[in-house]
Amino acid sequence: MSKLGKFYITTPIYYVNDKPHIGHAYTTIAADVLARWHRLKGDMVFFLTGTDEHGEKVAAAAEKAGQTPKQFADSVVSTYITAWKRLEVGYDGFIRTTDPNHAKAVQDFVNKMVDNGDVYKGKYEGWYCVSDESFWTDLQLKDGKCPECGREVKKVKEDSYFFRLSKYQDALLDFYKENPDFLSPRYRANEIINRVKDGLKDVSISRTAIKWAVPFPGDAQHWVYVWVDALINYISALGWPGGENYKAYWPADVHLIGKEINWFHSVIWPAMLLSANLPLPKKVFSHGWWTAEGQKMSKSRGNFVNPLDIADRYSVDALRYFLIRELPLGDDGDFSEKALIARINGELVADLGNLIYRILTLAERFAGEFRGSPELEPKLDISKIESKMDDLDTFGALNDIWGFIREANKYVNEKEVWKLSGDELSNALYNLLEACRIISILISPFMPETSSKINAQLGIGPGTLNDCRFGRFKGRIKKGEYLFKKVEQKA
Ligand code: ME8
Repeated sequence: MSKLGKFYITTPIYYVNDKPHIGHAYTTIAADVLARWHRLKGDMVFFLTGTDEHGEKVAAAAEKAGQTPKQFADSVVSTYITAWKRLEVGYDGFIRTTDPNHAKAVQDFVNKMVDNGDVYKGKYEGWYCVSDESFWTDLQLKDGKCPECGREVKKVKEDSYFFRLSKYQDALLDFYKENPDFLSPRYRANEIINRVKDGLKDVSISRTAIKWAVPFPGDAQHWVYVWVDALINYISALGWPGGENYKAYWPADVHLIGKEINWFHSVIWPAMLLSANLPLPKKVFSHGWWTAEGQKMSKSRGNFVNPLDIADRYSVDALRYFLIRELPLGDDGDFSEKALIARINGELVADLGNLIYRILTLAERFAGEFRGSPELEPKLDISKIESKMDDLDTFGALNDIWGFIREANKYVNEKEVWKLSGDELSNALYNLLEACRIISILISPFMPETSSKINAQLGIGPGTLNDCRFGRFKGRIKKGEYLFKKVEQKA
């Protein structure tokens, strides 16, 4: 994946019906970690996120707020931009589907599908879930409700343009076979493959009733269905068709998404691209879902976890660390403050914070040079960490980095470094300082602020993955505060 030296990663574009919650922060932080990792490797990286602003759901939220959809979208978008800034999300592009160049790209794309003979006019009759902006048939409903989110659906009967999705069944199955990494993680692949094997129905791609949308090209009575509009963001943001970024970055290396929108990304989007005769993304990775304190997050429960509240209470890096360390990217998990506090105290304070503080205390006192032989280096397997990150195993990679932090602490204890002096102390400190320098590089994608703090105390600048070898320690030590504070566990 990364051999080409370029890395294009995207998050879903989020609906602007409400401000971001922990689920949105999760995908975006995970994508940021991967983007930062590839920058460390020296890859040319484009990390795209943004907002999905058209459609019935956003229009309804705006109406409720007594605003026009655009006014409403503008105010919610600013909550996203503020949140990502605060959470140290360093994206390269932020697309809003209300950007005029996006609308133009959507129309050009639809025209390509039309030119290819893949679009015809008909009548749609079925069910619509406004919350998921998705069409359902009678058979798909579960107890008369949306099979995805369990909400009420409404009957829709309107003229519509259809996309011949059915035509692409074989091409998609062939593509999955030839590209076994496309559907990731692997254990979610069969669900998609089996559904595609069962047969694909043509899908509605225009609405007449919903006018908060991109006008359908060539028919003033129709507007582009919001999901078609949304998926095209991944290329319109790169300036497709002619943009330099499109040429440099497409196809995407990873579309990182939540598992509930896998169908749209693994079936509809590739079929649209096949119809438009464009290259397909290399990987769609659908991650799991978070609950909050054991409960599904929902508007009716009012239990959405606000990531900014958590960051204010515990620090941005504690939040970033927790989200990645708590579970593998594909798994479902539960967000609880108790679990977060346990990790802060047990891992950030006791392992990492303690290591840096202990070493720098000793190093600052030591008057000689830090010289020795790299005894700790064999405890670190960078290529293993690298291959885990290439496989999007951010959890496994962070686990391995933590293994090295623990090895360094073990080294301090076993050698009883505080009792050493002369060459022995010099050698031990050399090893430990080089370990800290490398740890700081390795954690930088996960906890950028903590990495900067460690660098400041070591008196060094930021490094790259190439610098993760023991060399000569060249820093000028200036010990600072503890990196993390212990948090009282609530009863
Ligand atoms: O679906 N746990 O937008 P959306 C983990 N606009 N991740 C979660 C989550 C949870 N509980 N809740 C949300 C849309 N997410 C469309 C996408 S893309 C062309 C269009 C994350 O605002 C996860 O990434 O409903 C999920 O896929 C996304 O937010 C849905 O955001």
